[in-house]
Amino acid sequence: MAAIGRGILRRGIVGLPAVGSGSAARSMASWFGHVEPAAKDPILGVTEAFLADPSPEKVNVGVGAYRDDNGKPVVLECVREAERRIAGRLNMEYLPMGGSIKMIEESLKLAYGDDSEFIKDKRIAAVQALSGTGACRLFADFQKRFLPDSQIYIPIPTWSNHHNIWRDANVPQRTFRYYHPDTKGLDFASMMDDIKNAPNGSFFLLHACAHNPTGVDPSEEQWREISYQFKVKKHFPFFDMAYQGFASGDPEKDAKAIRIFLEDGHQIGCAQSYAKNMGLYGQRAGCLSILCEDELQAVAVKSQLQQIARPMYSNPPVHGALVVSTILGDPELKSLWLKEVKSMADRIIGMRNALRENLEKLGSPLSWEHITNQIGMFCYSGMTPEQVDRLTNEFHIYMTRNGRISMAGVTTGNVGYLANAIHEVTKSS
Ligand code: PGU
Repeated sequence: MAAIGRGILRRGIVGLPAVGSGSAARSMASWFGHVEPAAKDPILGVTEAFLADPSPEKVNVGVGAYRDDNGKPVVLECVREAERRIAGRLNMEYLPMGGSIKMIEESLKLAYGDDSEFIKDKRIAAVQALSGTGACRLFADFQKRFLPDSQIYIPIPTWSNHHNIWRDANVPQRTFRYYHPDTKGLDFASMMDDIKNAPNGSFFLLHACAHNPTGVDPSEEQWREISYQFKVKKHFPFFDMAYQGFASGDPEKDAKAIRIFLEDGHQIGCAQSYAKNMGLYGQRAGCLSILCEDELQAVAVKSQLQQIARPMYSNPPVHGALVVSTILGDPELKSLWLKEVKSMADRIIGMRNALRENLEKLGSPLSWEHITNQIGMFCYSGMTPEQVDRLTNEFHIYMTRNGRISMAGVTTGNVGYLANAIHEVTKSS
């Protein structure tokens, strides 16, 4: 509002009471007068606190966003080249409600495989989504609309926003065991028990690869057992694939869990995000797909997904989708992308080794083997919320209070400082 406008509101226009000075004004504001500030987001709130800290030493290993070895955000070269090719050549018309057909086609090849029979048979209902979050939310709304009494089983722990997404879609949540704090690895036996004990036909949220926050994935053999048990129980697997390429450095390998389920004849749902693997964070580029029984069903499901999207945001944004389809649709740009994904994954692996070595050199009495055993963007360090608070208050190191370190924010320049601080707050535990 312009300054003049604000002045009039404060002073009051002749004949009307000034805002805040009369009972009419109070009742006008009263319907939301009781609103309290919302709790800070456990992940994005960390970035806010980091930005507000004036210390030159500060380090942000909170949000899962890739940084180069100077701690700077990265725009991939394949993305820059795609933007050069796009620039000035296209109009800004609305995309269809379901988004860019080309981008969806390329996304499906990435998740289901170039030669997927399901793509050929047009059995997959898919829409462009507002990145991974939007894809999960569309799915949750679809689940609620067409199976209103269903629930969702979510791993403990998981990405904090999963809980918000299914809560806001009014889908009741159940949890299943996933991680063992003692071994800092997978609690496979408990996970299988929870899968077996869930009512037949339950919905399960699975991280396709590079589980957030633990960095712990089932092995191929374990995925096969999980898939088998899902078949027995007729459970529905929904894969959140936000890190395809970040686990192994190869997007094809990272789709293995999904491919195993497909081989076993499951119908699946899948959320894809290009935030991390293409560095398109703020462009909100993603895809939701649901494998259906046949083409007819896929057409119906897609039309319903579009109908859910229409009153929320009408149609998805165009720029990120164009970047994705330009890269994946061009063999030369796609191979450049694959190289760049690999180099991001490799830099993170290098930093895992460096952090562990530094801690061991400092003579830490604790085992830090899990730093190099875990994969993907995160290290689930095992630090307590109180230890994390000390890192923040005494060392200006910002991370989520569950002890998760975003390895993507660790650099040659800050790894020594980080290791030293971690050692200080953990050595007497
Ligand atoms: N699914 C998982 C498992 C994620 O970790 C994330 C991002 C998403 C979906 C959603 O990403 P989109 O940007 O919507 O594609 N998690 C990051 C980024 C920050 C956040 O919480 O959104 C993180 O730091 O956990």
